[in-house]
Amino acid sequence: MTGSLAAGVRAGAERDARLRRLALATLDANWEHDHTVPSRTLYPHQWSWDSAFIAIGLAHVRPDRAWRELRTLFAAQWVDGRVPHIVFNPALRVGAYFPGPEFWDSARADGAPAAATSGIVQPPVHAPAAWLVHRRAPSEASVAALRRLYPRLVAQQRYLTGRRDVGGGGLAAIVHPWESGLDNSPAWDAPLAAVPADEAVMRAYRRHDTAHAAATQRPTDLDYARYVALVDAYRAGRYRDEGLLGRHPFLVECPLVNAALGVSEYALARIATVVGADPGPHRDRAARITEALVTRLWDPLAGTFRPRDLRTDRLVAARTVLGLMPLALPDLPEPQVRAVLAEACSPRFGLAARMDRPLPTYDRTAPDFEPLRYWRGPSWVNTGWLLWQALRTHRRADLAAGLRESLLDLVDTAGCHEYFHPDTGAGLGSPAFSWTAALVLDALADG
Ligand code: 2M8
Repeated sequence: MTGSLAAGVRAGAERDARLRRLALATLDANWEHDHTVPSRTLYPHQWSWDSAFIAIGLAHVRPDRAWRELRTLFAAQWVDGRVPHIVFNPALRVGAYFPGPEFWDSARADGAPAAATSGIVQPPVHAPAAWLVHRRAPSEASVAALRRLYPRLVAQQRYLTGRRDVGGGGLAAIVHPWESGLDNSPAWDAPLAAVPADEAVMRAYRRHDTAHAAATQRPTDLDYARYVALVDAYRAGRYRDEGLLGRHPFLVECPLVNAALGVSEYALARIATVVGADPGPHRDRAARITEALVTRLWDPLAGTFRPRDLRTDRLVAARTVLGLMPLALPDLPEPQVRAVLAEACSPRFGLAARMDRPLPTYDRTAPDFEPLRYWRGPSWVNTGWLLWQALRTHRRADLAAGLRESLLDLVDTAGCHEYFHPDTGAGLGSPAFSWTAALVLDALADG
């Protein structure tokens, strides 16, 4: 090895060790008796898809805690199978987060658990997370944990493909942008515009987020007025899903939620073989979801996936990172794989074997691209990690390596931030964010 090569290898190893220490310290600091908070300041309760990502990272360093994280979340599963997007910590003061447990009022809904929760869901990334946790640290305890979780994961899928198949085409609909996890993504602008709301209603509430993060980096008051109106509407029907099409003002089929639904069936097939269940039906369902995604959300002219607004039965025009997510499906047909890769590698998203800027969450070339505002441009580690996994599934080692390096360098330079400026890489939002730390640990383990 030449001197400069050896120095490069040493610098790489030092960076990785530094990142590992930072990530572990971040996760340890955010651990809260039986779960991990996404952030001590901005998000002091337990969030559904955060816990899945967190478990994936914890598997490398604290496998017991990884299972505990998932167990706590699924203990709050509703009778109909929905896994709530927030499980509230009863020890926190009223006003620790908006909207809090009093706003959601889950106790009055049929089939809600004893713990106070929200009434909506988030992308179902939990079955793949459980599978990864087991694969990272297989043991008798991990098999027992899979056995306990399996029926709950199946119930979660049944809820989404059953009651939430509002469009009748084999995909799950979301009833709130929060269900996508990408709250204020431009993907939701058009469907949200149809939700009647007045930002003046926000005078009646106290937003908690803007006390901890710059308002320029968060959704607007008008966004929040609509978020509140949608919760009001869903809660008024006690979070029941019957007849949603006739009465609920926001119903959209999201490419990320449905890609996760399909990937979950593949993960459940694997889990089934470990716990002695039949993997066949899961594989069949995975194939059906993949087919439905292509039939309902593929836009052949744009060469990407787009959300379908069920109220207008039209595809949403904005090109966001959500459109790349179906690449995670291993049996996605070749023409779609090729086109999504081309979209990802276009100047809109800039994926490359050597990336000069991090992956944004929205088309960089769009006139309304906002580099600071949350899901309207900034880079997020979870969407990067999901695409990284998808690239590995489709054996694009070159692109996967480029994306991984970009993610690790971003966090090494700025810290475990919630999101990052997509040009400068500066840290934005919460400075000690759990899924950033967790997914860095996972990426580090798989060079
Ligand atoms: C963000 O969403 C919450 C509402 O659920 C919020 O803005 O208060 C999103 O980034 C979401 O994806 C994430 O799960 C949550 C907690 O990290 O924060």
